[in-house]
Amino acid sequence: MLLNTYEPWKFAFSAENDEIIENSFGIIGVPFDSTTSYHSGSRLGPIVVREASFGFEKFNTVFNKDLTTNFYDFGDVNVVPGNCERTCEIIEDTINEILDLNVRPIIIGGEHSASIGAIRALTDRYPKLTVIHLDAHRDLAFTFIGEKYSHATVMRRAHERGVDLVQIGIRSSSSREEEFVKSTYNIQTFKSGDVHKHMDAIEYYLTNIDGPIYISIDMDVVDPAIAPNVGNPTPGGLFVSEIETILETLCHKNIVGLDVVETASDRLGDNTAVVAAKIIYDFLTLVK
Ligand SMILES: [Mn+2]
Repeated sequence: MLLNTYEPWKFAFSAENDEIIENSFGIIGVPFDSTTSYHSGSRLGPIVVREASFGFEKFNTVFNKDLTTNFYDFGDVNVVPGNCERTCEIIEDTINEILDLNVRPIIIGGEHSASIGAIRALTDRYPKLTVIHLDAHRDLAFTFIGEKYSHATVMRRAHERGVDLVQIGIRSSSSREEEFVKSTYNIQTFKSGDVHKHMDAIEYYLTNIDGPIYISIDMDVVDPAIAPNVGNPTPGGLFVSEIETILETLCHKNIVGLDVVETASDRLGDNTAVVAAKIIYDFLTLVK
């Protein structure tokens, strides 16, 4: 059993895990940041995001709705510092355990590489999976500094699993990544400027997606004026209200999992951790 290895806090409003109800949600933390290339510290994300979650009320005023979704906090996975591939295998095993309980996973990162563990487990069960990827970056490099498993390659590994990819908030990529996107048919891009100017078109696109959806949110999709403590802060990002609109649209769909990654806050009460906690809190309020 890989769960409950380390549990400094449980996310606010989570249920006791002694009796697991099916069709609920299960949170795991991934305190891993070994492939970070710029601002390190996302290993602390699971702790600070959980702590920040206690700042919210059960009634969500933005959506005029109580948080009534049943969910558990299973603690953190046993990561292997310095070994991304092994850590991703452990995440995959843990996500499979959660899925076997008929519980849908929510990952608190940790660096973005964690997502591939969840996506591997989910594509085994849902061959036609769509990944909605909110990020400043495409994360589509084939290798990064010679490494296949990295925060910068995670969506390339996901694409190799046959997922349809919808990238939202993009404002930084390499020419190689752009060429790769052009050479494929199943990667849709909405740059951060599209979010600011054409949200109605994005809502329309998301509403018309068929089948199971996994949502992966790199906290650097948010503007660094609002959420600066991330691995690779990038100016010109999304506002919190835009994330709310995207979540509200997606939560009418068949959502099979969520991750919120790259929170690299180094102190309690930090605004990046508060925004990450709010995204999970909003998702849990909205999801069906
Ligand atoms: Mn990113």
